[in-house]
Amino acid sequence: MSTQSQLRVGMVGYAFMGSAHSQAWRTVNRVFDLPLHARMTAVCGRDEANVAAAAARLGWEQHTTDWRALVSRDDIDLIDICTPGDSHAEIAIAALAAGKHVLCEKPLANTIDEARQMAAAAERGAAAGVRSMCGFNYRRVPAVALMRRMVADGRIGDIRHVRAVYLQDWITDPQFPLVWRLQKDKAGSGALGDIGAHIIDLTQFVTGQRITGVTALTETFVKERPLPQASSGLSAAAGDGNGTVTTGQVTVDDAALFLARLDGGAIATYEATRFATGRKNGLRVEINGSLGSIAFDFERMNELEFYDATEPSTEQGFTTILVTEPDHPYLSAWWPPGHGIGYEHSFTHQARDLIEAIATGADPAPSFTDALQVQLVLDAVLRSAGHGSGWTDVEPIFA
Ligand code: SOE
Repeated sequence: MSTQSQLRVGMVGYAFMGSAHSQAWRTVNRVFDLPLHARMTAVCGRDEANVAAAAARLGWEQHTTDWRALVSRDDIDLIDICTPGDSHAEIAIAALAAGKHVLCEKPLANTIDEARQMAAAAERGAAAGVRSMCGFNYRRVPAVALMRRMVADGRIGDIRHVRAVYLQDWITDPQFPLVWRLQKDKAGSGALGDIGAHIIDLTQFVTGQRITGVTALTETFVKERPLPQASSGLSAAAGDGNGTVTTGQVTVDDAALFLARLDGGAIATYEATRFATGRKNGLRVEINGSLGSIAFDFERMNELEFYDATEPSTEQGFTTILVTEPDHPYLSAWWPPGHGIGYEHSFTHQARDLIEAIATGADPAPSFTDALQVQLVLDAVLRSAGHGSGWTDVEPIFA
């Protein structure tokens, strides 16, 4: 295969998100018929032995410990950033300057300043034909894409309410160690940026409306935790391996709640927490409009609930749409009708859409500017919570 028809990928980071992205790159051309073939050229990580093992396990041709060398290689077309937020800006800006397309995990950055610099670098890149996208993968769940389509088609009329929660429980135990997701300097914020960012993006994507202002509340229930021995993804062991356990401060929110106004007139509630005991990945969004309602729940991700208020009153009621048919977004490429898909498919769809955009010269979404706007909402939430939940406007993208 000529290198012109390939998209040679270099990925930085190989933990939870790196594994999910690797699965996508491995699968995407086997399922979708695309103009470019993704080639898993090299993966990068700090530890030589660990990154070598990850390369073998995840299917990368080569490995390296030097991301700067990776982004300047002639045989790399796209840099896929799956590291904690504290390195997103540096890697993305260097990669864009080197003329590489960039896919960057969410949230885009740890600060607004970094996010603005990244969005500016992406704009410069786009002018030179270089594409960039932020990885809000839940947009690519077929039921979510269908939800957006139905809302855009006017099936629920004018949107009044948006109700979004993202509930997890993996740090409920106070002895769970202080992994990077609980450190502000690495992650930027806690539940807010990690999972709250998803429901901000998802609701704005589905409604086509943007959050303009918020009043917010955050809480850190467990303020000190054992330092981790080693961590990977969401799992970790406490202590130094020799029985000594020292503790450190949790510097992020465990939970974030906020009310919001959207620019199309809707009002909204959001809740993101890692302390919802029993809720593992409970992402649920319900939207109520003048003509009906529509709801998505990740724990039943192949379904969509729909209430059509234009039906005769004798026949009204929530119906469950099984989003498993070839006419539904992304699904004609997968299994026969009714067979369903899972979490990892959202990443394969993300890779598919990015490859299409690169091959056709289109700007992929969500762009870095879209992701900057999510970052501005995160910032408004933290500012509001910081001054006693006072009403706080979201800073405009272009000041
Ligand atoms: C951990 O809270 C996490 O893995 C997030 O980082 C992901 O973005 C989300 O999809 C699932 O939860």
